[in-house]
Amino acid sequence: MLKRGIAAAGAVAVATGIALAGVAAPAQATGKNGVLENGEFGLYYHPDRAGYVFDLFVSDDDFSNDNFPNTSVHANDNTASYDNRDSYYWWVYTNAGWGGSVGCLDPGYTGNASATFRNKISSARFFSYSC
Ligand SMILES: [Ca+2]
Ligand SMILES: [Ca+2]
Repeated sequence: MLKRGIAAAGAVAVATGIALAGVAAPAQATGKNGVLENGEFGLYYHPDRAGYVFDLFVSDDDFSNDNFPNTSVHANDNTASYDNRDSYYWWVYTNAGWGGSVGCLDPGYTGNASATFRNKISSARFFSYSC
């Protein structure tokens, strides 16, 4: 699934060609493979980015049909810290379908979930702006 628009992808290609001539472009991140890569938003099972990571490359409106990758541990209502390695803002919600309380994680943000969100996040999506 493509995340960026055509214009953005073109801009990246041009910039890469100028700044990194001769260097292979990095592979696109793969969401939900259990490895947090650049361009992804990671939700961790434990505080301080410890334990399993639920790595999202694109939005997910319902965590109830997800486990932490390569485990039988449910991702829904089960995350305690964040690492936003995306260039986008990630909005997290305590209910599926973008409902309940909403919180915003800036690009590059890392930290622990507050009491409002700890073990309560059920959906997440990305935007180019904060909430
Ligand atoms: Ca990944
Ligand atoms: Ca899901």
